[in-house]
Amino acid sequence: MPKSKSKSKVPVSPRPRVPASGQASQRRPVSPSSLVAVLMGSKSDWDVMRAASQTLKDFGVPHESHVMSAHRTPTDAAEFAANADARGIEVIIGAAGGAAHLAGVLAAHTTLPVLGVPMTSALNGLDSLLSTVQMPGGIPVGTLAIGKAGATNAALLAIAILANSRPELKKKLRDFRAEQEKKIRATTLD
Ligand code: AIR
Repeated sequence: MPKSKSKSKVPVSPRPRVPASGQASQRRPVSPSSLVAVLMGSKSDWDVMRAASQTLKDFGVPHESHVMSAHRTPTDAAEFAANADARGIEVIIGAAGGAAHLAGVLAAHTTLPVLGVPMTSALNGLDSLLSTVQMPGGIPVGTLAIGKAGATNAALLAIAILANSRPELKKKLRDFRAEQEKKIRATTLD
């Protein structure tokens, strides 16, 4: 992780923002300046998805996290995705387990990049992985690994996408990689 000096906030998008409309956004508190939305199908996913939120925080990326379900609150998921671009959100992370359709449904309602994180499940996450990754051609979901590694990597990939137009964020990513490399090289075994 980057050191504390890396925690300065990333400038928000220069794109014009319009207030979000629709019930989903009215029901949940939304940040006016989030660049990334971390969405998950259930609060039971939060233990794992905390890793995505923490990684974004470590890089100083404004973000928001919400529970919404492709099956239990389908209109919320659709409305959130449909309004996200106008709100200035640039990447959406969608995590779910089992019949994990959240990322796919979000992707169906926006052209923003959507990253899917399969949660562990009764079938060890294999069902979640396949439900997330096997999208029909035309509606992409960039699918990460099952569980915590996927949560962390979804955040890092979101940061890499944002970093294409934000040199200060690219520097933080490079510093992070260099630090990681240093740690691995310093590993000793007894
Ligand atoms: N889920 C919620 N709505 C649709 C799906 N697929 C997923 C959640 C969670 C799992 O169902 O993402 O991983 C179990 O949810 P719960 O609320 O029963 O713990």
